[in-house]
Amino acid sequence: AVPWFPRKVSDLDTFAEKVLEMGEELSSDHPGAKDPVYRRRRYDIVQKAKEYRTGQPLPRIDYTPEEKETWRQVYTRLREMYPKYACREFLHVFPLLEQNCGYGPDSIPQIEDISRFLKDCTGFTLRPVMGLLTPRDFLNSLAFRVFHSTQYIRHHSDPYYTPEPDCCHELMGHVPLFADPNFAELAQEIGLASLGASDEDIEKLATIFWFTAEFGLCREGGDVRAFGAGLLSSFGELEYALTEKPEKRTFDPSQAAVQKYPITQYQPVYFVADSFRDATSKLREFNSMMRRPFQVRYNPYTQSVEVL
Ligand code: H2B
Ligand code: FE
Repeated sequence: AVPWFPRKVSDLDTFAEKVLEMGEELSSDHPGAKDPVYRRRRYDIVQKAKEYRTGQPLPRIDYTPEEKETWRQVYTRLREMYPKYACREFLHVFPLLEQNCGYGPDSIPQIEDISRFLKDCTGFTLRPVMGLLTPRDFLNSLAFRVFHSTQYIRHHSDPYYTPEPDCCHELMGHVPLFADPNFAELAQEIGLASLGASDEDIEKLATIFWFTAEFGLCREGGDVRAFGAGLLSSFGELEYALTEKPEKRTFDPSQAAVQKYPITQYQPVYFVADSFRDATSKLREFNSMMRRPFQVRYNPYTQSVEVL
């Protein structure tokens, strides 16, 4: 049987309560686990994500001075590294986010403002989320050009560490590239392939997502630059990834799909794409070899998926 999948954008509402981790409760090794003020704050922020439904304005969060201070530290440190390490497309968009969406060291941007901006650029929009979604749900939403974004921030005791996605990771790491048309197409291609896919194929697509959107590198002239959000939101790994230490292979979806990777250490292997367009065309070819008894087409006018 074909696993259920969303057919229209409002079907994504069914994911709101199905988070894997964290969500309303923090695990015991989370840096904020013993801080009742932090836990209460997280709880309040994720309630808004839990209650959000398609078509509503995205929740605005009135961030506290302590939260803004954490953001300032992360922002300042990463911002100064980007010119040397980030890919061209990222560097093109980042100043536009500063001009149009409230990006800067002194305040945490609001996802409603960012979502409007992205919609103008590529049709991507954001949705609030309580925490980690299943890989299937998370990838399925990309078929609709929807990206799930957390709104809480990491614990202030360690501004440079987070065991989970937080607004620094989403807004600094992921958001800029969703404004790039070619990257948007790559992301949606992974999403479309995930609709109704078998569990094995979901695992492969999630691994491809890992080696592109999270930890991808790309060639730029004779240079190698970062485009993955896991790198662009971690100053330590960003620097490390572009040294000689880790292994770098040319991006090939059939290899990347089955590559093992650690999740709590720096990556020993990275894949280097020639361009987003080249990665997308390789991915299309890879996807066409997956066994799925139907084809899908996204209809942007109705924001729905047609099954062929
Ligand atoms: N859920 C959320 N909320 N954000 C993510 O970045 C995320 C996710 N990534 N679920 C997914 C899993 C990713 O690691 C892949 C597809 O498994
Ligand atoms: Fe991520």
